[in-house]
Amino acid sequence: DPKDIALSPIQNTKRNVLDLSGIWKFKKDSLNIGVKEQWYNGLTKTRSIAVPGSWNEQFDDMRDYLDWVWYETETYVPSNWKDQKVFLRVNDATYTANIWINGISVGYHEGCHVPFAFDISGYINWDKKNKIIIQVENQLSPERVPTGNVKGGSFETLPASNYDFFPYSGLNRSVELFSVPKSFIRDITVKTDYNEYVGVIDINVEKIGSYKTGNVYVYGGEKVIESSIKFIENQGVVKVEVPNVRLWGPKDPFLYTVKVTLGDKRNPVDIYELKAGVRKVSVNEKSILLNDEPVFLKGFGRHEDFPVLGRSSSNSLIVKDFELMKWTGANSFRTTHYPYDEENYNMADREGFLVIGETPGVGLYFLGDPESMEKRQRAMKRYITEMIYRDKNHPSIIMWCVANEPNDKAQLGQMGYTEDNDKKMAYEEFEKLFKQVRSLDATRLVMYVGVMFGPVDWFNLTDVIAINRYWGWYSSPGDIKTGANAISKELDRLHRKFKKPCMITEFGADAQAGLHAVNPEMFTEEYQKEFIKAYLDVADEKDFVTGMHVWNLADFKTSQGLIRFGGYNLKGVFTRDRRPKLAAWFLRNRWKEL
Ligand code: GCB
Repeated sequence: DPKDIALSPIQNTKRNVLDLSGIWKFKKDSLNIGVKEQWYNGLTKTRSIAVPGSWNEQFDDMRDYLDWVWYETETYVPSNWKDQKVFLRVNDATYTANIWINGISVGYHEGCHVPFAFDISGYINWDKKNKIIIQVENQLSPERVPTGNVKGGSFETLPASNYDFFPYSGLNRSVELFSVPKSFIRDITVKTDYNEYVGVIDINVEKIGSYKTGNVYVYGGEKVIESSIKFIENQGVVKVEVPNVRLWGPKDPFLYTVKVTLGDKRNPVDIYELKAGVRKVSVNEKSILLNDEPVFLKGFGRHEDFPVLGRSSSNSLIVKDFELMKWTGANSFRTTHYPYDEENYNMADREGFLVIGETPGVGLYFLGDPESMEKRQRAMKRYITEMIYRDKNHPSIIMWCVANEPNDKAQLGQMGYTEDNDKKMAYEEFEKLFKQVRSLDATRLVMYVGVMFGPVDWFNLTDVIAINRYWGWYSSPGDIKTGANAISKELDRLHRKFKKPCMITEFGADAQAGLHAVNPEMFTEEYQKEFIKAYLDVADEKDFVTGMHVWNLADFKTSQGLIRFGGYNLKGVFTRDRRPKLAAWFLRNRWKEL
Protein backbone atom coordinates (compact mmCIF):
# COMPACT_ATOMS: atom_id res chain seq x y z
CA ASP A 1 0.00 0.00 0.00
CA PRO A 2 1.66 3.27 -1.06
CA LYS A 3 0.28 4.89 2.11
CA ASP A 4 2.95 2.91 3.95
CA ILE A 5 5.65 5.11 2.40
CA ALA A 6 3.86 8.40 3.03
CA LEU A 7 6.03 9.32 6.01
CA SER A 8 9.78 8.70 6.02
CA PRO A 9 10.96 6.51 8.87
CA ILE A 10 12.28 8.58 11.78
CA GLN A 11 13.78 7.89 15.17
CA ASN A 12 12.11 9.54 18.15
CA THR A 13 10.70 8.47 21.50
CA LYS A 14 7.80 6.61 19.85
CA ARG A 15 9.32 5.34 16.61
CA ASN A 16 12.42 3.41 15.63
CA VAL A 17 14.60 2.94 12.58
CA LEU A 18 17.26 0.35 11.86
CA ASP A 19 19.29 1.00 8.72
CA LEU A 20 20.36 -2.29 7.15
CA SER A 21 23.02 -0.74 4.89
CA GLY A 22 26.21 -2.75 4.76
CA ILE A 23 27.74 -5.70 2.97
CA TRP A 24 25.10 -8.29 2.10
CA LYS A 25 25.29 -11.76 0.55
CA PHE A 26 24.60 -11.84 -3.16
CA LYS A 27 24.00 -14.40 -5.85
CA LYS A 28 23.34 -14.28 -9.56
CA ASP A 29 20.43 -16.42 -10.86
CA SER A 30 20.83 -16.24 -14.63
CA LEU A 31 18.96 -19.53 -15.11
CA ASN A 32 16.09 -18.35 -12.92
CA ILE A 33 16.13 -21.47 -10.77
CA GLY A 34 16.22 -19.73 -7.40
CA VAL A 35 12.53 -19.90 -6.58
CA LYS A 36 12.31 -23.56 -7.57
CA GLU A 37 15.34 -24.39 -5.47
CA GLN A 38 13.94 -22.33 -2.58
CA TRP A 39 16.83 -19.91 -2.30
CA TYR A 40 14.49 -17.79 -0.21
CA ASN A 41 15.33 -20.05 2.74
CA GLY A 42 18.97 -18.97 2.56
CA LEU A 43 21.61 -18.43 -0.11
CA THR A 44 24.63 -20.67 -0.53
CA LYS A 45 27.90 -20.02 -2.40
CA THR A 46 27.41 -16.28 -2.35
CA ARG A 47 29.60 -13.29 -3.01
CA SER A 48 29.57 -9.98 -1.15
CA ILE A 49 27.77 -6.87 -2.33
CA ALA A 50 27.39 -3.36 -0.95
CA VAL A 51 23.85 -2.22 -0.15
CA PRO A 52 23.12 0.42 -1.23
CA GLY A 53 24.93 -0.18 -4.49
CA SER A 54 24.44 -0.90 -8.18
CA TRP A 55 25.47 -4.44 -9.03
CA ASN A 56 26.65 -3.40 -12.51
CA GLU A 57 29.54 -1.42 -10.99
CA GLN A 58 30.64 -3.91 -8.37
CA PHE A 59 31.45 -7.00 -10.44
CA ASP A 60 33.26 -7.14 -13.77
CA ASP A 61 31.09 -10.03 -14.98
CA MET A 62 27.85 -8.16 -14.32
CA ARG A 63 28.05 -4.80 -16.04
CA ASP A 64 25.29 -5.52 -18.56
CA TYR A 65 23.54 -8.20 -16.49
CA LEU A 66 19.86 -7.41 -15.92
CA ASP A 67 18.34 -10.79 -14.94
CA TRP A 68 17.48 -12.17 -11.51
CA VAL A 69 19.78 -11.79 -8.54
CA TRP A 70 19.33 -12.56 -4.86
CA TYR A 71 20.35 -10.52 -1.82
CA GLU A 72 20.50 -11.71 1.77
CA THR A 73 21.13 -10.13 5.15
CA GLU A 74 20.41 -11.09 8.74
CA THR A 75 19.45 -8.96 11.68
CA TYR A 76 18.07 -9.09 15.19
CA VAL A 77 15.05 -6.94 15.84
CA PRO A 78 15.26 -5.13 19.20
CA SER A 79 12.83 -6.70 21.68
CA ASN A 80 11.41 -3.31 22.69
CA TRP A 81 9.87 -3.13 19.20
CA LYS A 82 7.66 -6.10 20.16
CA ASP A 83 4.48 -4.18 20.85
CA GLN A 84 4.90 -2.04 17.75
CA LYS A 85 4.17 -2.51 14.08
CA VAL A 86 7.39 -3.28 12.20
CA PHE A 87 7.87 -2.47 8.54
CA LEU A 88 10.57 -3.30 6.05
CA ARG A 89 11.19 -0.35 3.75
CA VAL A 90 13.19 -0.70 0.54
CA ASN A 91 14.05 2.73 -0.82
CA ASP A 92 14.86 1.57 -4.34
CA ALA A 93 14.87 -1.87 -5.91
CA THR A 94 15.41 -1.45 -9.63
CA TYR A 95 13.20 -2.89 -11.13
CA THR A 96 11.08 -5.67 -9.59
CA ALA A 97 11.57 -7.19 -6.18
CA ASN A 98 10.27 -10.16 -4.19
CA ILE A 99 10.81 -10.15 -0.44
CA TRP A 100 11.04 -13.06 2.00
CA ILE A 101 11.45 -12.83 5.77
CA ASN A 102 12.56 -16.05 7.44
CA GLY A 103 11.51 -17.99 4.36
CA ILE A 104 8.03 -16.45 4.20
CA SER A 105 7.06 -14.43 1.19
CA VAL A 106 5.93 -10.97 2.33
CA GLY A 107 5.52 -9.01 -0.85
CA TYR A 108 6.35 -7.95 -4.36
CA HIS A 109 6.99 -4.52 -5.87
CA GLU A 110 7.46 -3.28 -9.38
CA GLY A 111 9.17 -0.03 -10.33
CA CYS A 112 12.40 1.81 -9.66
CA HIS A 113 13.54 4.81 -7.61
CA VAL A 114 10.47 4.91 -5.38
CA PRO A 115 10.29 3.22 -1.99
CA PHE A 116 7.95 0.49 -0.85
CA ALA A 117 7.24 -0.94 2.58
CA PHE A 118 5.63 -4.07 3.99
CA ASP A 119 4.26 -4.70 7.46
CA ILE A 120 6.39 -7.64 8.63
CA SER A 121 5.32 -7.66 12.29
CA GLY A 122 3.85 -11.14 11.94
CA TYR A 123 7.02 -12.74 10.54
CA ILE A 124 9.65 -11.70 13.05
CA ASN A 125 11.64 -14.13 15.22
CA TRP A 126 12.02 -12.07 18.37
CA ASP A 127 14.88 -13.92 20.01
CA LYS A 128 16.75 -15.07 16.94
CA LYS A 129 18.32 -13.56 13.86
CA ASN A 130 15.92 -12.78 11.02
CA LYS A 131 16.85 -13.59 7.47
CA ILE A 132 15.83 -10.99 4.89
CA ILE A 133 16.01 -12.09 1.28
CA ILE A 134 15.33 -9.86 -1.69
CA GLN A 135 15.16 -11.09 -5.27
CA VAL A 136 15.58 -8.39 -7.93
CA GLU A 137 15.74 -8.16 -11.71
CA ASN A 138 15.92 -5.24 -14.12
CA GLN A 139 14.87 -6.50 -17.55
CA LEU A 140 14.33 -3.69 -20.04
CA SER A 141 10.94 -3.93 -21.65
CA PRO A 142 8.34 -1.92 -23.55
CA GLU A 143 5.96 -2.93 -20.75
CA ARG A 144 7.98 -1.02 -18.19
CA VAL A 145 8.82 2.53 -17.29
CA PRO A 146 11.50 3.59 -17.96
CA THR A 147 11.04 1.81 -21.21
CA GLY A 148 13.49 -0.44 -23.02
CA ASN A 149 13.89 -2.97 -25.80
CA VAL A 150 11.68 -1.01 -28.15
CA LYS A 151 11.96 -2.36 -31.70
CA GLY A 152 12.98 -0.13 -34.57
CA GLY A 153 15.08 2.36 -32.67
CA SER A 154 17.16 4.85 -34.60
CA PHE A 155 20.15 4.40 -32.30
CA GLU A 156 20.73 0.91 -31.02
CA THR A 157 22.38 0.72 -27.61
CA LEU A 158 23.64 -1.94 -25.24
CA PRO A 159 21.85 -2.38 -22.88
CA ALA A 160 18.80 -1.56 -25.01
CA SER A 161 17.36 1.27 -22.93
CA ASN A 162 15.01 3.74 -24.62
CA TYR A 163 16.93 6.53 -22.85
CA ASP A 164 20.65 7.20 -22.55
CA PHE A 165 21.57 6.81 -18.86
CA PHE A 166 22.91 3.43 -17.82
CA PRO A 167 20.23 1.13 -16.36
CA TYR A 168 21.96 0.66 -13.02
CA SER A 169 20.30 -2.19 -11.21
CA GLY A 170 19.58 -3.55 -7.78
CA LEU A 171 19.23 -2.08 -4.32
CA ASN A 172 20.44 1.39 -5.22
CA ARG A 173 19.20 2.92 -1.98
CA SER A 174 19.07 1.86 1.66
CA VAL A 175 16.90 -0.87 3.12
CA GLU A 176 15.48 -0.10 6.55
CA LEU A 177 13.42 -1.67 9.29
CA PHE A 178 11.24 0.80 11.09
CA SER A 179 8.60 0.59 13.77
CA VAL A 180 5.59 2.67 14.69
CA PRO A 181 3.13 2.36 17.58
CA LYS A 182 0.10 0.13 16.93
CA SER A 183 -2.05 3.28 16.86
CA PHE A 184 -0.07 5.66 14.73
CA ILE A 185 0.09 8.69 12.48
CA ARG A 186 -0.06 7.27 9.01
CA ASP A 187 0.24 10.37 6.87
CA ILE A 188 0.61 14.12 7.19
CA THR A 189 0.05 16.54 4.34
CA VAL A 190 1.15 20.11 4.82
CA LYS A 191 -0.14 22.81 2.50
CA THR A 192 0.87 26.42 2.89
CA ASP A 193 -0.31 29.84 1.83
CA TYR A 194 -0.30 33.35 3.28
CA ASN A 195 -2.37 36.54 3.49
CA GLU A 196 -0.10 39.53 3.73
CA TYR A 197 1.93 38.89 6.88
CA VAL A 198 0.02 35.89 8.13
CA GLY A 199 1.15 32.45 7.06
CA VAL A 200 -1.47 29.75 6.72
CA ILE A 201 -0.49 26.12 7.24
CA ASP A 202 -3.09 23.47 6.49
CA ILE A 203 -2.22 20.19 8.12
CA ASN A 204 -4.08 17.04 7.12
CA VAL A 205 -3.45 14.04 9.32
CA GLU A 206 -4.42 10.45 8.73
CA LYS A 207 -4.11 8.01 11.61
CA ILE A 208 -4.69 4.36 12.41
CA GLY A 209 -6.26 3.19 15.68
CA SER A 210 -9.07 4.26 17.97
CA TYR A 211 -7.69 7.54 19.35
CA LYS A 212 -10.01 10.38 18.40
CA THR A 213 -7.82 13.40 19.13
CA GLY A 214 -4.30 14.70 18.77
CA ASN A 215 -2.31 17.90 18.80
CA VAL A 216 -0.37 19.98 16.34
CA TYR A 217 2.52 22.31 17.19
CA VAL A 218 4.34 24.72 14.90
CA TYR A 219 7.80 25.82 16.07
CA GLY A 220 10.04 28.49 14.62
CA GLY A 221 7.81 31.54 14.81
CA GLU A 222 7.60 34.18 17.50
CA LYS A 223 6.01 31.64 19.79
CA VAL A 224 4.97 28.02 19.59
CA ILE A 225 1.58 27.70 17.95
CA GLU A 226 -0.62 24.93 19.27
CA SER A 227 -3.84 23.45 18.11
CA SER A 228 -5.82 20.36 18.93
CA ILE A 229 -7.00 18.06 16.19
CA LYS A 230 -10.14 15.93 16.10
CA PHE A 231 -10.41 12.90 13.89
CA ILE A 232 -13.49 11.92 11.97
CA GLU A 233 -12.98 8.34 10.92
CA ASN A 234 -9.21 8.42 10.53
CA GLN A 235 -8.87 11.92 9.12
CA GLY A 236 -8.19 15.19 10.87
CA VAL A 237 -7.57 18.69 9.56
CA VAL A 238 -6.09 21.74 11.24
CA LYS A 239 -5.49 25.23 9.92
CA VAL A 240 -2.72 27.09 11.72
CA GLU A 241 -2.05 30.80 11.31
CA VAL A 242 1.49 32.07 11.69
CA PRO A 243 1.71 35.80 12.43
CA ASN A 244 4.62 37.72 10.87
CA VAL A 245 5.41 34.72 8.74
CA ARG A 246 8.89 34.19 7.29
CA LEU A 247 8.20 32.95 3.79
CA TRP A 248 10.35 30.20 2.29
CA GLY A 249 12.39 31.05 -0.82
CA PRO A 250 15.89 30.83 -2.32
CA LYS A 251 17.08 33.92 -0.44
CA ASP A 252 15.69 32.85 2.92
CA PRO A 253 14.84 29.15 2.95
CA PHE A 254 13.29 29.37 6.38
CA LEU A 255 11.78 26.17 7.72
CA TYR A 256 9.23 25.83 10.48
CA THR A 257 8.89 22.58 12.38
CA VAL A 258 5.47 20.93 12.40
CA LYS A 259 4.94 18.38 15.14
CA VAL A 260 1.87 16.15 15.22
CA THR A 261 0.97 14.01 18.21
CA LEU A 262 -1.73 11.38 18.53
CA GLY A 263 -3.78 10.72 21.65
CA ASP A 264 -3.53 12.36 25.05
CA LYS A 265 -1.73 15.69 25.02
CA ARG A 266 0.58 14.94 27.94
CA ASN A 267 1.12 11.33 27.07
CA PRO A 268 0.74 10.86 23.31
CA VAL A 269 0.99 7.43 21.67
CA ASP A 270 2.74 8.67 18.54
CA ILE A 271 4.72 11.72 17.50
CA TYR A 272 5.88 12.79 14.06
CA GLU A 273 7.87 15.90 13.22
CA LEU A 274 8.66 17.40 9.84
CA LYS A 275 9.96 20.63 8.32
CA ALA A 276 7.65 23.01 6.50
CA GLY A 277 8.40 26.06 4.42
CA VAL A 278 5.54 28.51 4.02
CA ARG A 279 5.34 29.47 0.38
CA LYS A 280 2.99 29.76 -2.55
CA VAL A 281 3.61 28.77 -6.14
CA SER A 282 1.63 30.20 -9.02
CA VAL A 283 2.01 31.18 -12.62
CA ASN A 284 1.05 33.95 -15.01
CA GLU A 285 1.51 34.28 -18.78
CA LYS A 286 5.20 34.98 -18.49
CA SER A 287 6.59 33.69 -15.24
CA ILE A 288 6.53 31.17 -12.49
CA LEU A 289 5.74 33.06 -9.30
CA LEU A 290 7.06 32.19 -5.88
CA ASN A 291 5.25 34.10 -3.16
CA ASP A 292 3.71 36.29 -5.87
CA GLU A 293 7.11 37.32 -7.25
CA PRO A 294 8.53 36.08 -10.58
CA VAL A 295 11.40 33.64 -10.16
CA PHE A 296 13.93 32.57 -12.74
CA LEU A 297 15.10 28.98 -12.51
CA LYS A 298 18.86 28.79 -13.10
CA GLY A 299 20.24 25.33 -12.88
CA PHE A 300 20.61 21.86 -14.20
CA GLY A 301 19.30 18.51 -15.10
CA ARG A 302 21.24 15.98 -13.07
CA HIS A 303 21.71 12.25 -12.53
CA GLU A 304 22.42 10.10 -9.54
CA ASP A 305 25.64 8.80 -11.04
CA PHE A 306 29.24 8.39 -9.96
CA PRO A 307 32.13 6.01 -10.65
CA VAL A 308 31.87 2.78 -8.62
CA LEU A 309 28.66 3.97 -6.95
CA GLY A 310 26.65 3.72 -10.16
CA ARG A 311 23.23 5.01 -9.18
CA SER A 312 23.54 4.23 -5.48
CA SER A 313 22.91 6.75 -2.74
CA SER A 314 25.81 8.65 -1.30
CA ASN A 315 25.35 11.53 1.10
CA SER A 316 28.85 12.75 0.22
CA LEU A 317 27.88 13.02 -3.42
CA ILE A 318 24.61 14.78 -2.60
CA VAL A 319 26.39 17.40 -0.50
CA LYS A 320 29.10 17.78 -3.14
CA ASP A 321 26.59 18.30 -5.96
CA PHE A 322 24.77 20.96 -3.98
CA GLU A 323 28.11 22.67 -3.35
CA LEU A 324 28.88 22.59 -7.08
CA MET A 325 25.45 23.90 -8.01
CA LYS A 326 25.87 26.77 -5.54
CA TRP A 327 29.37 27.37 -6.89
CA THR A 328 27.86 28.05 -10.31
CA GLY A 329 25.18 30.31 -8.85
CA ALA A 330 22.35 27.90 -9.64
CA ASN A 331 19.09 28.02 -7.69
CA SER A 332 17.23 25.11 -9.26
CA PHE A 333 17.35 21.57 -10.65
CA ARG A 334 15.08 18.90 -12.07
CA THR A 335 15.26 15.36 -10.70
CA THR A 336 16.02 13.96 -14.14
CA HIS A 337 14.79 11.29 -14.87
CA TYR A 338 13.35 9.78 -11.67
CA PRO A 339 12.64 10.73 -8.06
CA TYR A 340 15.98 11.07 -6.24
CA ASP A 341 17.15 9.87 -2.86
CA GLU A 342 15.13 11.81 -0.28
CA GLU A 343 18.17 13.59 1.15
CA ASN A 344 18.29 15.62 -2.07
CA TYR A 345 14.96 17.21 -1.22
CA ASN A 346 15.89 17.75 2.43
CA MET A 347 19.02 19.55 1.21
CA ALA A 348 17.01 21.57 -1.30
CA ASP A 349 14.53 22.61 1.42
CA ARG A 350 17.39 23.85 3.62
CA GLU A 351 19.41 25.45 0.82
CA GLY A 352 16.50 27.12 -0.94
CA PHE A 353 16.66 25.27 -4.25
CA LEU A 354 13.62 25.26 -6.53
CA VAL A 355 13.05 21.69 -7.60
CA ILE A 356 11.11 20.10 -10.41
CA GLY A 357 10.19 16.64 -9.16
CA GLU A 358 10.10 14.18 -12.04
CA THR A 359 8.59 10.69 -12.25
CA PRO A 360 10.59 7.80 -13.76
CA GLY A 361 8.59 8.43 -16.96
CA VAL A 362 11.36 8.47 -19.56
CA GLY A 363 11.63 6.72 -22.90
CA LEU A 364 7.86 6.74 -22.79
CA TYR A 365 5.50 6.62 -25.74
CA PHE A 366 1.73 6.62 -26.00
CA LEU A 367 1.23 4.31 -28.90
CA GLY A 368 1.93 0.77 -30.00
CA ASP A 369 0.38 -2.51 -28.99
CA PRO A 370 -2.42 -1.82 -26.50
CA GLU A 371 -1.27 -4.38 -23.98
CA SER A 372 2.17 -2.92 -23.37
CA MET A 373 0.70 0.57 -23.54
CA GLU A 374 -1.73 -0.36 -20.79
CA LYS A 375 1.10 -1.74 -18.65
CA ARG A 376 3.16 1.41 -19.07
CA GLN A 377 0.15 3.47 -18.06
CA ARG A 378 -0.37 1.34 -14.97
CA ALA A 379 3.29 1.80 -14.04
CA MET A 380 2.99 5.56 -14.54
CA LYS A 381 -0.08 5.79 -12.35
CA ARG A 382 1.66 3.92 -9.57
CA TYR A 383 4.76 6.10 -9.86
CA ILE A 384 2.74 9.28 -9.66
CA THR A 385 1.03 8.13 -6.48
CA GLU A 386 4.24 6.86 -4.90
CA MET A 387 6.23 9.96 -5.79
CA ILE A 388 3.64 12.40 -4.53
CA TYR A 389 2.98 10.42 -1.35
CA ARG A 390 6.71 10.41 -0.61
CA ASP A 391 7.65 13.95 -1.65
CA LYS A 392 4.58 16.11 -1.13
CA ASN A 393 5.79 17.97 1.96
CA HIS A 394 8.98 19.46 0.51
CA PRO A 395 8.68 23.21 0.01
CA SER A 396 11.56 23.01 -2.49
CA ILE A 397 9.41 21.11 -4.99
CA ILE A 398 7.49 23.76 -6.88
CA MET A 399 6.51 21.73 -9.90
CA TRP A 400 5.81 18.11 -10.82
CA CYS A 401 7.11 16.81 -14.12
CA VAL A 402 4.83 14.05 -15.39
CA ALA A 403 7.31 12.69 -17.92
CA ASN A 404 10.48 13.50 -19.83
CA GLU A 405 10.12 13.59 -23.60
CA PRO A 406 7.09 11.33 -23.96
CA ASN A 407 6.02 10.95 -27.55
CA ASP A 408 3.30 9.69 -29.81
CA LYS A 409 6.07 8.02 -31.77
CA ALA A 410 7.91 5.01 -30.48
CA GLN A 411 11.43 6.43 -30.46
CA LEU A 412 12.95 9.41 -28.73
CA GLY A 413 13.16 12.40 -31.03
CA GLN A 414 11.98 10.43 -34.06
CA MET A 415 10.24 12.37 -36.78
CA GLY A 416 7.94 9.55 -38.00
CA TYR A 417 4.28 9.75 -38.86
CA THR A 418 1.41 9.01 -36.47
CA GLU A 419 -2.19 8.41 -37.55
CA ASP A 420 -4.72 10.98 -36.34
CA ASN A 421 -6.62 8.37 -34.35
CA ASP A 422 -3.48 7.29 -32.56
CA LYS A 423 -2.59 10.91 -31.88
CA LYS A 424 -5.94 11.45 -30.25
CA MET A 425 -5.61 8.31 -28.14
CA ALA A 426 -2.08 9.33 -27.12
CA TYR A 427 -3.27 12.76 -26.02
CA GLU A 428 -6.12 11.31 -23.99
CA GLU A 429 -3.94 8.76 -22.27
CA PHE A 430 -1.35 11.38 -21.42
CA GLU A 431 -4.04 13.73 -20.17
CA LYS A 432 -5.11 11.10 -17.62
CA LEU A 433 -1.72 11.32 -15.96
CA PHE A 434 -2.00 15.10 -15.69
CA LYS A 435 -5.41 14.76 -14.12
CA GLN A 436 -4.08 12.28 -11.61
CA VAL A 437 -1.23 14.58 -10.58
CA ARG A 438 -3.54 17.55 -10.23
CA SER A 439 -6.05 15.60 -8.18
CA LEU A 440 -3.34 14.39 -5.79
CA ASP A 441 -1.77 17.83 -5.44
CA ALA A 442 -3.42 21.08 -6.45
CA THR A 443 -0.78 23.26 -4.77
CA ARG A 444 2.01 22.84 -7.30
CA LEU A 445 2.49 23.51 -10.98
CA VAL A 446 2.41 20.58 -13.37
CA MET A 447 4.37 20.19 -16.58
CA TYR A 448 6.07 17.67 -18.78
CA VAL A 449 9.16 18.04 -20.92
CA GLY A 450 8.65 18.17 -24.66
CA VAL A 451 11.03 16.55 -27.11
CA MET A 452 12.33 17.93 -30.42
CA PHE A 453 9.77 17.09 -33.14
CA GLY A 454 7.33 15.90 -30.47
CA PRO A 455 3.59 16.70 -30.34
CA VAL A 456 2.94 20.37 -29.67
CA ASP A 457 -0.72 20.31 -28.59
CA TRP A 458 0.24 18.40 -25.44
CA PHE A 459 1.35 21.75 -24.01
CA ASN A 460 -2.35 22.49 -23.57
CA LEU A 461 -2.09 20.28 -20.49
CA THR A 462 0.73 22.12 -18.77
CA ASP A 463 1.22 25.20 -16.58
CA VAL A 464 4.66 25.88 -18.02
CA ILE A 465 6.01 25.04 -21.46
CA ALA A 466 9.18 23.06 -20.92
CA ILE A 467 11.35 21.85 -23.77
CA ASN A 468 14.64 20.02 -24.22
CA ARG A 469 16.45 21.45 -27.23
CA TYR A 470 19.66 20.67 -29.02
CA TRP A 471 19.50 22.81 -32.18
CA GLY A 472 23.20 23.33 -32.93
CA TRP A 473 24.05 19.88 -31.64
CA TYR A 474 21.86 17.02 -32.89
CA SER A 475 20.64 19.26 -35.71
CA SER A 476 22.82 21.84 -37.45
CA PRO A 477 25.82 20.21 -35.78
CA GLY A 478 28.73 22.60 -35.38
CA ASP A 479 26.60 25.65 -36.11
CA ILE A 480 25.74 27.41 -32.86
CA LYS A 481 24.43 30.48 -34.63
CA THR A 482 21.84 28.55 -36.61
CA GLY A 483 20.94 26.61 -33.48
CA ALA A 484 20.41 29.76 -31.41
CA ASN A 485 18.30 31.24 -34.17
CA ALA A 486 16.12 28.17 -34.26
CA ILE A 487 15.57 28.14 -30.51
CA SER A 488 14.75 31.83 -30.51
CA LYS A 489 12.07 31.45 -33.17
CA GLU A 490 10.64 28.33 -31.61
CA LEU A 491 10.30 29.97 -28.18
CA ASP A 492 8.48 32.91 -29.74
CA ARG A 493 6.14 30.57 -31.58
CA LEU A 494 5.35 28.51 -28.49
CA HIS A 495 4.68 31.52 -26.33
CA ARG A 496 2.49 33.17 -28.95
CA LYS A 497 0.43 30.01 -29.29
CA PHE A 498 0.01 29.00 -25.64
CA LYS A 499 0.54 32.23 -23.67
CA LYS A 500 2.35 30.36 -20.94
CA PRO A 501 5.81 30.90 -19.46
CA CYS A 502 8.51 28.86 -21.14
CA MET A 503 11.59 27.17 -19.91
CA ILE A 504 14.34 25.17 -21.54
CA THR A 505 14.74 22.16 -19.28
CA GLU A 506 17.71 20.83 -21.25
CA PHE A 507 20.24 22.34 -23.60
CA GLY A 508 23.91 21.58 -23.92
CA ALA A 509 26.73 20.01 -25.87
CA ASP A 510 29.10 17.14 -25.21
CA ALA A 511 32.62 18.22 -24.31
CA GLN A 512 35.58 15.97 -23.64
CA ALA A 513 37.34 17.62 -20.70
CA GLY A 514 40.76 18.86 -21.84
CA LEU A 515 39.87 19.06 -25.52
CA HIS A 516 40.33 22.63 -26.74
CA ALA A 517 40.15 24.59 -29.99
CA VAL A 518 40.57 28.23 -30.96
CA ASN A 519 37.51 27.99 -33.19
CA PRO A 520 34.85 26.29 -31.14
CA GLU A 521 34.38 22.84 -32.62
CA MET A 522 32.05 20.12 -31.44
CA PHE A 523 33.26 18.15 -28.41
CA THR A 524 35.66 20.88 -27.27
CA GLU A 525 35.19 22.76 -24.02
CA GLU A 526 34.95 25.99 -26.03
CA TYR A 527 32.04 24.70 -28.12
CA GLN A 528 30.12 23.62 -25.05
CA LYS A 529 30.66 26.99 -23.41
CA GLU A 530 29.66 28.95 -26.54
CA PHE A 531 26.60 26.77 -27.04
CA ILE A 532 25.39 27.37 -23.49
CA LYS A 533 26.15 31.08 -23.77
CA ALA A 534 24.20 31.42 -27.03
CA TYR A 535 21.10 29.80 -25.52
CA LEU A 536 21.32 31.89 -22.34
CA ASP A 537 21.65 35.04 -24.48
CA VAL A 538 18.50 34.10 -26.40
CA ALA A 539 16.62 33.51 -23.14
CA ASP A 540 17.72 36.86 -21.75
CA GLU A 541 15.96 38.65 -24.57
CA LYS A 542 12.57 37.09 -23.80
CA ASP A 543 10.58 38.14 -20.77
CA PHE A 544 8.44 35.00 -20.96
CA VAL A 545 11.35 32.61 -20.39
CA THR A 546 11.14 31.60 -16.75
CA GLY A 547 14.03 29.19 -16.46
CA MET A 548 17.09 27.65 -18.08
CA HIS A 549 18.43 24.27 -17.01
CA VAL A 550 21.73 23.22 -18.55
CA TRP A 551 22.06 19.57 -19.46
CA ASN A 552 23.86 18.31 -17.36
CA LEU A 553 25.51 19.12 -14.05
CA ALA A 554 28.06 16.33 -14.59
CA ASP A 555 29.07 13.75 -17.18
CA PHE A 556 27.33 10.44 -16.62
CA LYS A 557 27.49 6.80 -17.64
CA THR A 558 25.28 5.68 -20.52
CA SER A 559 24.49 2.51 -22.40
CA GLN A 560 26.97 1.88 -25.21
CA GLY A 561 26.07 3.37 -28.55
CA LEU A 562 27.40 5.41 -31.44
CA ILE A 563 26.59 8.81 -29.99
CA ARG A 564 28.05 8.13 -26.54
CA PHE A 565 31.82 8.20 -26.76
CA GLY A 566 33.45 5.99 -24.16
CA GLY A 567 30.06 5.05 -22.75
CA TYR A 568 29.40 8.52 -21.36
CA ASN A 569 27.16 11.46 -21.96
CA LEU A 570 29.71 14.28 -21.86
CA LYS A 571 27.29 17.19 -21.58
CA GLY A 572 28.27 17.75 -17.94
CA VAL A 573 29.72 21.15 -17.12
CA PHE A 574 31.61 19.11 -14.53
CA THR A 575 33.32 15.84 -15.34
CA ARG A 576 31.98 12.64 -13.87
CA ASP A 577 34.47 13.06 -11.00
CA ARG A 578 33.24 16.63 -10.52
CA ARG A 579 36.03 18.77 -12.00
CA PRO A 580 34.90 21.96 -13.73
CA LYS A 581 35.04 22.34 -17.49
CA LEU A 582 35.22 25.78 -19.12
CA ALA A 583 31.41 25.95 -19.17
CA ALA A 584 31.24 25.61 -15.37
CA TRP A 585 33.52 28.64 -14.93
CA PHE A 586 31.44 30.49 -17.50
CA LEU A 587 28.18 29.76 -15.63
CA ARG A 588 29.76 30.82 -12.36
CA ASN A 589 30.60 34.20 -13.87
CA ARG A 590 27.22 34.59 -15.45
CA TRP A 591 24.89 33.28 -12.78
CA LYS A 592 26.70 34.57 -9.72
CA GLU A 593 26.30 38.07 -11.16
CA LEU A 594 22.56 37.79 -11.84
C1 GCB B 1 17.53 14.42 -23.88
C2 GCB B 1 17.22 13.52 -22.74
C3 GCB B 1 18.43 13.24 -21.88
C4 GCB B 1 19.64 12.97 -22.76
C5 GCB B 1 19.91 14.21 -23.58
C6 GCB B 1 21.10 14.06 -24.53
O1 GCB B 1 16.70 15.08 -24.43
O2 GCB B 1 16.17 14.00 -21.95
O3 GCB B 1 18.14 12.16 -21.05
O4 GCB B 1 20.76 12.65 -21.99
O5 GCB B 1 18.79 14.49 -24.35
O6 GCB B 1 22.21 14.41 -24.16
O7 GCB B 1 20.92 13.57 -25.64
